Amino acid sequence: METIFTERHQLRNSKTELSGGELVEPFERPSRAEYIIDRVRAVNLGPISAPDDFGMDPILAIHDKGFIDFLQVAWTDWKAEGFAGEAMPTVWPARRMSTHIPTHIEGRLGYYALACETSISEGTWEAAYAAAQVALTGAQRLNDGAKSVFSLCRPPGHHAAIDMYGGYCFINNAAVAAQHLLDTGATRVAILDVDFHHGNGTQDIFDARDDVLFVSLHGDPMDAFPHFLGHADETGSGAGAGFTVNYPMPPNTDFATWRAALAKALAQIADYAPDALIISLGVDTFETDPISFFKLTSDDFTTYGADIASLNLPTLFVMEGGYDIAEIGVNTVNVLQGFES
Ligand code: Q9C
Ligand code: ZN
Repeated sequence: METIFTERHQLRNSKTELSGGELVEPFERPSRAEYIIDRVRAVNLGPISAPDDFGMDPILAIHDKGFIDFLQVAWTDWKAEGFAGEAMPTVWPARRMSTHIPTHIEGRLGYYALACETSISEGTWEAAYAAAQVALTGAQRLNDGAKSVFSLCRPPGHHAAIDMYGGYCFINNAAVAAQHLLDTGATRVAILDVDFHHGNGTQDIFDARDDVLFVSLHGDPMDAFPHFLGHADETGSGAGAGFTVNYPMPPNTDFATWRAALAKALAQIADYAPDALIISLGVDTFETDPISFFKLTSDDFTTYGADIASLNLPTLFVMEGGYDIAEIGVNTVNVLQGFES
């Protein structure tokens, strides 16, 4: 399987995450991608290629223009205020408040953030742009006839909504890739999100559409980030009614339970008969992930990779989360090798 990768991910190197009331080194850090690419090389998974540049249009096909403009200037505008730390919001348009977009950077951060753990720092936009190009290049490889591709995106994307960032995500890489496939010949695309966290951004983007089936397995939002989306009763709206499917699961869910939900998800995807499948691949379902509560083992990743392959669809794997960094390479590549087995 070919891997699409660029060292430009290193431009996303924020120093602070707000966690448990403290500013800590971010869980989503550059070494994550380095461990994964090292494992890709160690097992000779296949060629490793740099992304092509598809420009801004495919990003703006998914995201709000004002939001993307904001991401491009947020760090510069924050620095211009003379603040000592990285850019993070402290105030939101909460219930019954105005939704005018403020002028001041503190107001704009609150307007466009869905969570405040994720600092914006120098190079954040450049890395997020590069990650979107990594996803687009993977999608184009499917168009060119590849059976499967691994887009090693960093920063991740599935929490990024039409006009919101957070949960370590800025541009929704999987959504941008899906739209590219639809704009270049596909009629239907399925996105299967196996990251521990609910893919609230992807769900938001495709909520009212029937040309993308979104299916997510995740920690129940009653107990897990992002807390405010991902319940089983969210099934899509308007033309998209029935094309969103959520499988929230409780703390300490083991592989047997998780795999039973995957089997249902795969049957629903098969019924939809998509032209292509995108996997939002987070390995934070691992038993020792520091911020998650599922109990998958390293071997379980291999097993479910093979389960996904049984759909026999052109498949693009887009990297999302996973924070047990010592094992992130093995767990990620196990899915890809299981798929190919
Ligand atoms: N104290 C992804 O996996 N909350 N994002 C962390 C830690 C944010 C996860 C709480 C989790 C975001 C792509
Ligand atoms: Zn996650």
